[in-house]
Amino acid sequence: MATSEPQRATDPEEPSVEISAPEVTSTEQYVKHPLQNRWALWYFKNDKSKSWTENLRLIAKFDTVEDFWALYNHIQQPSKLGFGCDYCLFKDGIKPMWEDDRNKLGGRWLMTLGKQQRHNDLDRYWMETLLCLIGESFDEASEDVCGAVVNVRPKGDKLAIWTGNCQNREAIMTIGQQYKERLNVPIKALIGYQSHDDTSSKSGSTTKNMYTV
Ligand code: MGP
Repeated sequence: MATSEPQRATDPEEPSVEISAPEVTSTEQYVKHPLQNRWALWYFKNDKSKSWTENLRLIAKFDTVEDFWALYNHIQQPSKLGFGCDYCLFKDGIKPMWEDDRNKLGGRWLMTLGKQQRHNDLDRYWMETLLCLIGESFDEASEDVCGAVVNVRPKGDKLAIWTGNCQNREAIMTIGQQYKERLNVPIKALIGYQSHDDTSSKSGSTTKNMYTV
């Protein structure tokens, strides 16, 4: 059978020629897969002797799939964090706080978990939330996404996706519906969207929902 394999010289009189395999030059082998956005992961540790802002620390930034997984595999899962701790993943340039220019008119889709869900759902939900963000899973509405937060709390953990403008109803609804689907939240269980303005100025224990899905 005809073969395109390079042939070795068999005549002993002939100098033997070493033919090495052609070098693989495909860039696929070493180019990391870029994400659409660069992201920053933040960690909040509740140290009562410091202000809220001082307790917020930038861990790392990444903009490739490979660097995301390297970071994800390196850090503790949310269920292993102490009470009062948070992780925040935000687009590079947006600080994970209400006061940032790109958050101040915005709000969040908030999922409040029952206590037993720390064991059953929290880590899975957080990973799915991260993948929704870095994978830009909400079509054009992904533009409106600022970041996501997980709060580990004794009263029940919380997950949220923050968006930039609480008046952008269409984008907010797309994000809420798709987020709920991705987390496999039962249709009957409602999740609410609240403006940061209402959250930061709330007097009681609950903030009114601007939207629900
Ligand atoms: P939290 O950590 O979002 O929720 O806010 P937690 O601990 O469940 O408390 P609850 O009030 O929702 O029941 C706790 C507190 O952290 C807030 O009351 C603020 O004092 C402070 N804080 C939280 N955030 C997100 C911000 C922020 O963006 N900016 C500032 N300045 N303070 C914040």
